[in-house]
Amino acid sequence: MAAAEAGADVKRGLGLFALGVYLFLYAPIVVLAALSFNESRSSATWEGFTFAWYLKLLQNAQVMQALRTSLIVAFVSTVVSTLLGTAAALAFHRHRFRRAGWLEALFALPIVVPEIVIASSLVLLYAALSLRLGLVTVVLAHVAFSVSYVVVVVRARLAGFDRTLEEAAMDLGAGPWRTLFAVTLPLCAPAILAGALLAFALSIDDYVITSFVAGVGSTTLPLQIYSMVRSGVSPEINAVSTLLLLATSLLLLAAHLLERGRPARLCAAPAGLGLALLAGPFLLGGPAAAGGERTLNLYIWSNYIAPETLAKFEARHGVKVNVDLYDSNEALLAKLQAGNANYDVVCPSNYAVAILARQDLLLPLDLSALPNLAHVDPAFLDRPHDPGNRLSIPYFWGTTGIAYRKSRTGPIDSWNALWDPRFAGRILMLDDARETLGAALLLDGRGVNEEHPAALGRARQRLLAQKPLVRTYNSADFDQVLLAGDVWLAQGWSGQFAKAMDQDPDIEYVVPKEGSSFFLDSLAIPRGAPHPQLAHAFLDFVMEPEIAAEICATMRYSTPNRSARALLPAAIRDHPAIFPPADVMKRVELLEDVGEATVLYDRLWTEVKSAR
Ligand code: N2P
Repeated sequence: MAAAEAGADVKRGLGLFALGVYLFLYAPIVVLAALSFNESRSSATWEGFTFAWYLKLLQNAQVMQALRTSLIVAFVSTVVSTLLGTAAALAFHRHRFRRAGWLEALFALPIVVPEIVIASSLVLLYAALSLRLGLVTVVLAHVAFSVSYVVVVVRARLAGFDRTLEEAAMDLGAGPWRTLFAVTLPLCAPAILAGALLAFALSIDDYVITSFVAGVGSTTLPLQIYSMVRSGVSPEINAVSTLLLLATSLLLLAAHLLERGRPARLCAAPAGLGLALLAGPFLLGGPAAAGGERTLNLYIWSNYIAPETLAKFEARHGVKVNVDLYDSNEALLAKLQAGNANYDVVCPSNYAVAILARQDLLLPLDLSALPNLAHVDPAFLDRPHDPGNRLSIPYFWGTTGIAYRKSRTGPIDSWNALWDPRFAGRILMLDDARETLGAALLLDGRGVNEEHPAALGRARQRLLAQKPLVRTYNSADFDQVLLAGDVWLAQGWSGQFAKAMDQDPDIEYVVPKEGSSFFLDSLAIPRGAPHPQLAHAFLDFVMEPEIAAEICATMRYSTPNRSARALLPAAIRDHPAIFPPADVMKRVELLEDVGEATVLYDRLWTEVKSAR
C-alpha cells in the first residue's frame, strides 16, 4: 500500500518536473507571441487584442525586403544542398570505398563545429578568394552547413533500405539509371523531402554565420530582426518573430512526419501552411527593388542621416541608397579589414581614418569632384589624421558628455557622478573602448589619448569597480534609454542628447569639468567600392549648404560646414550642446589614433565587459 502511494508520489513529482521543464522552454515564446497581439506598444501593460502589428509588418519595406532575401537564400541553398546531400548519402550507402567511414564522419562535422568557427573560417576563405560578400556568399555558406543535415537524414533512411528491391529491378532488366529513378529515389523520397525541409528551416533561421558572410543588400530576416531589436523591442518584432516561429515549426513538423513514414497527404498540410506563411507576405508586399538599378551602399553610424535626406539624393540621381548601420569605429574597422565589404561610402572617426589610411584601405579622393568642400570650415580641414583631405571629408563633429535627469540627480558636473553608488543601476555607459576608458583616464587626471599601459591598467580597474553600478552599455540608442526613464545618467554623444533635451525639459547635458573627448567623423570611400563615382557625388551632396543644414537640423550633431551653419535656425546654431561655447571647447580633446596601444584598449575593454 505504502509502496503504491510512494509510486504515485514519484509520478506526480516527475509530472511536475516535466511541466517545469516545458514552462522553462516555452514560456518566453508564449509571452512573445501574446505580446505581438497587444494593442499597447509597451510590454508592461495589456491594452487589448489587435492584428495591427501584423498589418504594419506588411507595410514595412525593410522587413519585406529581408524576408524576400531570406526566401531566395533558403530556396536556392535548399535545392543545392538537397541534391548534393542526397548524392553523397547514396554514394556512402552504395559503395564501400577506402576511408568511407572517415569521409562520412567529415560530413557530420559542420553539425558539431561551433557556428562561430564555421563563420570566421568562411570569411577568411572568401577573402582569400576575393569573393565579395553578398547574396552569393550567403547562399554558399548556407549550402555548406545544411548539406550535412541532408546527408544525415537521407543516410538514416537508406540504412533500413531493402537492397533486394533494387536487385529485383535490375534482374528484371532495368539499367542503373532506371533503377535509381524508378526504385531508389521514390523509396527515399520522404527522407529527401525531410532533409530538404530541415535545410530550408535552418537557412531561414540562421543568424551567426549569415551575419559574418552577408554584405550589402543581403540582409536576411534574422539580421533585420536583430538590427531592429537594437533600437528597442517593438510589437512589430514580436509579430515577425511569431510568424517565423510558426512557419519553421510547421516545416519541422512536416519533416518529422515524413521521416516517420507518415502518408504524404498528412505531411503536406503543415509543409504547405509553413511555406504559405512565409510566401504570403512575400507576394503581398510591394515589388522588389529592380535588380539592375544603380545603388549607393552606405555604411554609417546610426542616428547620423535621416531617410528624407537620402530620398533627396535618390531622387536627384535616380539611384537607390542601401544603408547599413554601426555603432562603433571598431565594428567599421572589422568590416573593412575583412576585405570585401562592398561599401561605397563609410563614416570613420578621425582616428579610424588614420588607421584605415595606414592599412591603405581608403580610396584617394578626386577633389575636383568635390566643389562643395569650399563650404567646410577650414578649421576642420587638413588635420593630422588626413593631411590635405586626400582620403576623407569632415561630416559631423560633437562632444562626449553626460546627460542626466535633473529631477532625479540634481546638478551634475563631474565624471564622478557615473561612479556614485547613489545612482546604482541608473547609469548607462557607452559601449565603446575609447570613450569608457577615456572617461576613467580623465578621472585619473590623464588624457583621452593615453598610451601608457600602467595608466590604462588603472583605467580598467576603475571601470571594473564601476561595473556593478552600470545598468547597460549602449552606444546606439542611449538617448532613448534615458528618455524612457530606465536610467538617470548616461554617457553619450552630444547630438542625440541635444535631441533628447528638446523632447524632455528634465534632461540636461554637460561636458564634465575634468574634460572630455570630442570626435570628428568623416566620410570616405573604401578601396574596391563598387560605385566610386556615385560615392563622390554623395560626398559632394552632403556638403551642399542646404543639405548639410538639413542633416544637422535632423540629427543635431554639429556640422563642420560654415555655410550650412549660417542657414540653421538660432535654436540650433546657439544650442550649447550642439555648438558648445569656447570655455567648453577648451576642455575637450580630440580622440586621436593611439597606434600600438589600440590593441591594448580593445583588450582592456573586452576584459571589463566580460568580467562578472
Ligand atoms: C551617432 C554616434 C556618434 C558618433 N549614433 C560618434 N563618433
